[in-house]
Amino acid sequence: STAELARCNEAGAAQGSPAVLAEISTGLLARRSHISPKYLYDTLGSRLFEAICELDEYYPTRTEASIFTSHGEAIAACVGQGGSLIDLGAGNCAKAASLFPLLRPQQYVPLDISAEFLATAVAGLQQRFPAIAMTPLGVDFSAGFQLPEHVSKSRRVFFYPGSSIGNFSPPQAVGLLRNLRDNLGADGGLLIGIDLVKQSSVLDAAYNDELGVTAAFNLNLLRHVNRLAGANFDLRQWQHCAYFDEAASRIEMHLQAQCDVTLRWQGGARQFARGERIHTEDSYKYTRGGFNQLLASAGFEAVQYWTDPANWFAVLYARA
Ligand code: AVI
Repeated sequence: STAELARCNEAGAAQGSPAVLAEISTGLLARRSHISPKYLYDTLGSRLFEAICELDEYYPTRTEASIFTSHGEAIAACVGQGGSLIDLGAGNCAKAASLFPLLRPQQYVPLDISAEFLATAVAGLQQRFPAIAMTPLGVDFSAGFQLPEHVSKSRRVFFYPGSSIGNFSPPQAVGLLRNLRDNLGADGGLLIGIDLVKQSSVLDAAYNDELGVTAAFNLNLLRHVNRLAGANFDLRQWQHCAYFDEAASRIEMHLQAQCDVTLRWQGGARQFARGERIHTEDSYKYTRGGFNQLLASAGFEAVQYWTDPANWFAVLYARA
């Protein structure tokens, strides 16, 4: 189950479920080896991602925050107040918490694959906002999800900030958006942040920071897979590699073997030649028109749009 998957994502978990093992194994054995980016987020990975958001080079977090600061009232006027705020990939919940004064939700439902990290964040938040009913859910919502019965069916606002939608391929993104649209209920909507296409030097720097935090974030995935699949990755043999592919309009993140490697894991093995890569993440960058098309094919209409002066990032509110 997704809850089981979330538990397996935590630092203490010795092993993944059979489904997790099968997924990791299939990816490693593929002609172009890959591991799902969801395995970037064990507890340490979630903390490393928090650190990435503080980096000078990583502009999305602060640019999105500046859009909420500059356009907060217009956004609140458009989204409305009350109802339930359903936070997809909530992490430390800081982004949603900064909107509580504007959106005044009655219920807050944060979802995240990193269940333990989420539970700690919500415990602190509930003390700061005792009037808001909070129900954290440790789930991999990309695999489809059902909200608990007590989440009111009217005025559901799905909140999906940070351009996390960019970590799905466009067809997967449409599937996820359709799923959200089907769960909107009456008078609901989707408040979403997307990263926009820009100069590739800015994009490349954001995923190759000087401090090496993004490299640590990427490499930490191997530690996590060692635990989940009983693999024998030696992190010193692998190097972070990230670049913007203009034709595909996405950052690709890989781990590259620095020498010949014999990798073993529970029930499998594979040789990697020096220079061979494991693909660990894509981060799609959109144009306004391109993302509108995605929303339209998922059944969303009436899109409101706010951006920063340099047009680096956008916040959208879409209704069915
Ligand atoms: C979570 N997600 C939107 C981040 C991104 O920019 O694609 C994950 C990340 N990967 C490397 N740096 C940040």
